[in-house]
Amino acid sequence: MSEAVAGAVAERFTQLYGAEPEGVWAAPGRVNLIGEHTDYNDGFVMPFALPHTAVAAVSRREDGVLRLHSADIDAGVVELRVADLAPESDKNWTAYPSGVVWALREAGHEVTGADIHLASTVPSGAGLSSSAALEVVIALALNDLYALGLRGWQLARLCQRAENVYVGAPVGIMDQTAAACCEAGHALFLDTRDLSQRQIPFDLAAEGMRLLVVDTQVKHSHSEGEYGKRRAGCEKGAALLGVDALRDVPYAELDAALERLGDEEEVRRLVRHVVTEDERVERVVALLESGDTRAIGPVLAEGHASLRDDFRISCPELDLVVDTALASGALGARMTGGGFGGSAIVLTEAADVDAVTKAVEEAFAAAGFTAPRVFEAVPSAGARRIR
Ligand code: GAF
Repeated sequence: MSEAVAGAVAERFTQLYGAEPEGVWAAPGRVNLIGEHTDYNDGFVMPFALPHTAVAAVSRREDGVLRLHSADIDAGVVELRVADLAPESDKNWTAYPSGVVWALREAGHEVTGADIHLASTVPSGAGLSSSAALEVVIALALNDLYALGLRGWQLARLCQRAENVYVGAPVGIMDQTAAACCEAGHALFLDTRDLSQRQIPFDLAAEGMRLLVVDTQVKHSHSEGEYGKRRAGCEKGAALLGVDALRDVPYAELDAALERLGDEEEVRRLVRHVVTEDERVERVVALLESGDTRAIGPVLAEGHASLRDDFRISCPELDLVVDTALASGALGARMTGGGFGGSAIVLTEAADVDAVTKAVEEAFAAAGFTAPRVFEAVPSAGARRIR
């Protein structure tokens, strides 16, 4: 994060509000290497942070006023009163930062207002967690300015509450924890039951590999219902099996569990995805820790097949990325994030990056799809103060 970015965001803040900000903070978007739709089943995930960040210049106020401005939205300063913030009262971008103020206050933290200017480079609607980046950057800024003393995982919990209750999207805890807790050069192995974490070194460049993100440009939204339906189906599965969460179904007992679900065909598919996906995360962690990085490729591809066939949240564009990448020599590929559009990741030898990228671009053109946006993802830093 260059000083130039912090300086530009601070300067715009000063123009808008007539005084310099007290500080500038950044929080990243993420890709998830493996562990999809496991976070609301108390399972395992393994995201890493992108270099793309939401940046916020912020100052405290003591008069109960919250002023919000975004460089990315063509609108002026929005002025709200912190005492009036109420769940699901706001359907605009401002629901993310103001939801965090609401969640902090509701948890008993005295936040008496703020002036905020935001600018983000995390692509929105691309499954790269632009919303969590917005939430976490505000939570961290207010945590610092109001000296709340909250740790990264606590900020993540508050941001998830903001998104679940204030915004109204029933998401899990992965994205907020990734934005708050990831470290450069590492993937974050997170147990979403107790938020215990392990930083796993993940330096593909040193091993002659690359991880590409392919944004299909197909927009997705979590509040549109399908995400919530999958979550409800998983909860039904756990209830039918008599466990707190699907995380509690051991992989070795999956067949017996599926048998007990009888003719609940849809629930059986959801359960099979979640239980096998938790096992895939553990396999990827073991492979990375034993230095066998190339061997994670087929596990990523298995994960995609499970999301496509069992969880049923892929789309033709995501499938085309994965099929084309694998056919043109990639080591592994899968959709990443919530699904129904958004992005795929492709693990490839460094020497094959151009050939794989070209193959995907040509396949999209031949299918008549909008050209995808392809970029390399380097595991980057989590949320931090940059000025
Ligand atoms: C979205 C959600 F926000 C996450 O909580 C997670 O469930 C993910 O979809 C799927 O793994 O990003």
